[in-house]
Amino acid sequence: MKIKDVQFSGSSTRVGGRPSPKLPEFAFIGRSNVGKSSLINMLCQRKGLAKTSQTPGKTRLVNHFAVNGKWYLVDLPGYGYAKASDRERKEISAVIEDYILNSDDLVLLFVLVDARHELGRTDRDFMVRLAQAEVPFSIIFTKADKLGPVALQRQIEAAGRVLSEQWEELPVMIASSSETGQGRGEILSYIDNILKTL
Ligand SMILES: Nc1nc2c(ncn2[C@@H]2O[C@H](COP(=O)(O)OP(=O)(O)O)[C@@H](O)[C@H]2O)c(=O)[nH]1
Ligand SMILES: [Mg+2]
Repeated sequence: MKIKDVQFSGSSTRVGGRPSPKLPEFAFIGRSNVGKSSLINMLCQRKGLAKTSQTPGKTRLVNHFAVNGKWYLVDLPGYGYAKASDRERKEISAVIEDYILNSDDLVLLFVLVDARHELGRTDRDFMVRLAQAEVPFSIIFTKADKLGPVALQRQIEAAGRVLSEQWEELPVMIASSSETGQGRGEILSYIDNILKTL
């Protein structure tokens, strides 16, 4: 897929506040600092599209970007931000939950995890909740450039082993780097192929 045009379409905290027109949505989520904003900028080849922030947990809104006028790339708030207050954390969870449970146009959710770390409890719990809500998801391993190819492969296999304890079928797993552009083609053709089936 060639990205010809990306338009910021709006921010919302509840599904009712989403922009129109309705289009198929591909959403991105992960723990704060996982590299979500960088990945979105890399995919769209627009620096500063999704603000990359040194201050984790700053983005509390659901941000819609219309891509080629055909689908929305949806930037969800980060979860599991340790320094947030209880109240902030509850509000962020409510925003995420509302979107995930109520967005009729959500086609696929990309759950981002840092390629360097083991799959943590927060990520696994989140994936279980997705399954309960019947939300299809795939995993993107971010910051792949920080590992060599062998270590990267090992991390992906380890994640697969952890997930097989709970899942019969493994989700699609893609490695990416916002530094090198690794994974860009794979993620975009994956989205493209799904769009063709809709
Ligand atoms: N080496 C490397 N650093 C990255 C990559 N993606 C993000 N980062 C760095 O990780 C930090 C958090 O990135 P950001 O995109 O703001 O994360 P977000 O909080 O998930 O949106 C920033 O300092 C980025 O420069 C990557 O693919 N490779
Ligand atoms: Mg961010």
